[in-house]
Parts: sequence; structure tokens; C-alpha cells
Amino acid sequence: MPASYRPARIAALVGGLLLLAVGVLAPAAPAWAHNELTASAPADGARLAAPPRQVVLTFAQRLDQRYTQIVVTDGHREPMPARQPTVSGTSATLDLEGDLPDGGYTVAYRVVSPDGHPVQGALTFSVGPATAAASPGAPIAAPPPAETESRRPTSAILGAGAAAALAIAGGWAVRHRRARAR
Ligand SMILES: [Cu+2]
Repeated sequence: MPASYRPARIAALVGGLLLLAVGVLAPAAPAWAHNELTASAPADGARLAAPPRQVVLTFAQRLDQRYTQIVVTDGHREPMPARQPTVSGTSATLDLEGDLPDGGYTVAYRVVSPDGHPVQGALTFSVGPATAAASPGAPIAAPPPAETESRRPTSAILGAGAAAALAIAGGWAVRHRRARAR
């Protein structure tokens, strides 16, 4: 009975289209599973009149004390003396030891996402009046936190998508088989 193949064929088509949609969307989707910086003090690009006592970074997701690194470096890439960063929920605080001299600084961070992938990035600020460290009036470039790891759980997403598509297609076929049986 050739007619009975039609629901299965349509179901396969629907499943295939879903798979295609998942395959097309997955690579373009943001790395939603990954942590990201949402705020900082000092703010990225800030020019401070007085040296900060600490740097506080706030992220979208909870941090793990063991895998949270923050380093402040000066214009010569020398790390500034600081304590170990302390984590509280989604925030990490780096207490600086001593006042930072006037100049430009970079705050580099590396944290771990809940899925275990590292996320790192950097921001800048400066202390004191505008100097040679940055040309006056020139906005300091503030790129979004860089994500160095390019791996994505694409296969996991595709796997889940395939399972969902198969479940939907299967349910569709079963419903039609029942309808035809009546
Ligand atoms: Cu990941």
C-alpha cells in the first residue's frame, strides 16, 4: 500500500527541515552557554583622577573561585601588585596593593563558563590627567570581551536538534497512522 508511505515521507521531510534549521542557526547563535563580562569598576576606558583601590568585574553567570584570574598590567605590561581575586556570586574583586602611578592600565581576566570552557578578555583604564599614554580626546577602543576558544558544542546542539526533530517527526507519523486507522 503505497499511500501509507506518505505520512512517513512527510515526517522525514519535516524532520529534515528541522535539522536544516538547527544546522543553519546553530553556528550563528551566540555562545549562550558561555560566561561574559557585563560590568566593571573601573569601567572600560575610564580615566580616573585617583588610583583605584580595587577592580571589580561582574559577569553574566556565577564564577568559580578556583578558575578566576585577574591581572592588572601597566603600559610596560608589568603586572601590578595585587591579592588573589575573591569571588562572590557573579562578581570578582581584585584588591590592589598600593597606589597605581599615573598612566594607562589593562585589566586582563580569565574565567570559566559553567560548561567548563574558558572565557577571557581585557579592558583598559587610566589614572591621572590625560598624558602621552592616550592622545587627548581620542576614545579608548572598547572591544567586546574576546572569546579565545572557538570550540562550540555544535555536535551536542545538532544531536539535541536531531533528537527533537526525530521525536516530532515520529509523533507526527504516529498521529497520522492513528488517524488513518480510524
Ligand atoms: Cu563552552
